[in-house]
Amino acid sequence: SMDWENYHDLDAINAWMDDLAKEYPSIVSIIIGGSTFEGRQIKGLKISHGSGRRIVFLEGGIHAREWISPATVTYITNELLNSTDEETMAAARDFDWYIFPVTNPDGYIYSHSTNRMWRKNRRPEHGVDLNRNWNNNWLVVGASTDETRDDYAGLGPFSEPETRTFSTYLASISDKIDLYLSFHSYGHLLLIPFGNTTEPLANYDDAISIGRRAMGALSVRYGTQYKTGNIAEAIYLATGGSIDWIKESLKIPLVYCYELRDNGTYGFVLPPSEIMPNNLEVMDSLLDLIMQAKRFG
Ligand code: 0X9
Ligand code: ZN
Repeated sequence: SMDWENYHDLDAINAWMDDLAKEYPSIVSIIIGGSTFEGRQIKGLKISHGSGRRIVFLEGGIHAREWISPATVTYITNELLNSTDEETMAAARDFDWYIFPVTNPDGYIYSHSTNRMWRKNRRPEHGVDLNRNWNNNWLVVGASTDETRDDYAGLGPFSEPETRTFSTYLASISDKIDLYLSFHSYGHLLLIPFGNTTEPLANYDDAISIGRRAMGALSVRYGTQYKTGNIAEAIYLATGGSIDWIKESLKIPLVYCYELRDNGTYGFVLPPSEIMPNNLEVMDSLLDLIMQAKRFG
């Protein structure tokens, strides 16, 4: 079973997904988005109440130490299946949900077993930052050729099995994706592409206003203030991240990256007592995003 009072390791999350597929055989199926350097599967869940629906895609855990990311994504999944809230269940029914709580499973395991502050994948010796390895402006800015650094971009675009296989999987379903959300921590931000320039993307105004409105919804419950902006203006210049490639190469209409709780007090080592407050406010924002994505799409 699963709860959101504590963080859970990869085995627990995978076992929980298997249980859901057994519990809801007509709605939930296990999906495999790719494979890792150490040979693991990138495992996810599809929630579908019928054919012909547009897709909402949730990407969690690409950075190993950002444990609140899988905790958020698993919570959203649980709400979509077990909530008694009508708006939540409508959101669950109206889209096909493709959900990957842990897209860097090797790193996530290592962060639990050995080094809590591990970020990258587990390519020897030092790992590659999977959020610098996508084939969009690879190594242009805010990324490193020094393998000891946390922003090491790898030997080339998509040099890593995780990004190569997962991007191929995404491309195979991309014509049906309306909304793509990537979950990171920390910083109370909602980011939109791109990371190499503050020049606005094609639908910048719509993406920003939709995001701001959703962050207004997020703030209602506890007053948490998220700032919405493009990567380069809101956080720092950085290229080779997932959302830039997904926006530019797959032409997905709405693409966002959450930088979840907190704002630096605990940083990556967010106390378990903040998991549920984080999840509740993010869920509020997600419902608002879904409502707007329906109108937009
Ligand atoms: O640096 C990152 O990858 C993200 N911040 S984090 O502290 N979670 O590592 C920012 C991601 C910005 N997104 C892209 N460049 N696509
Ligand atoms: Zn991150």
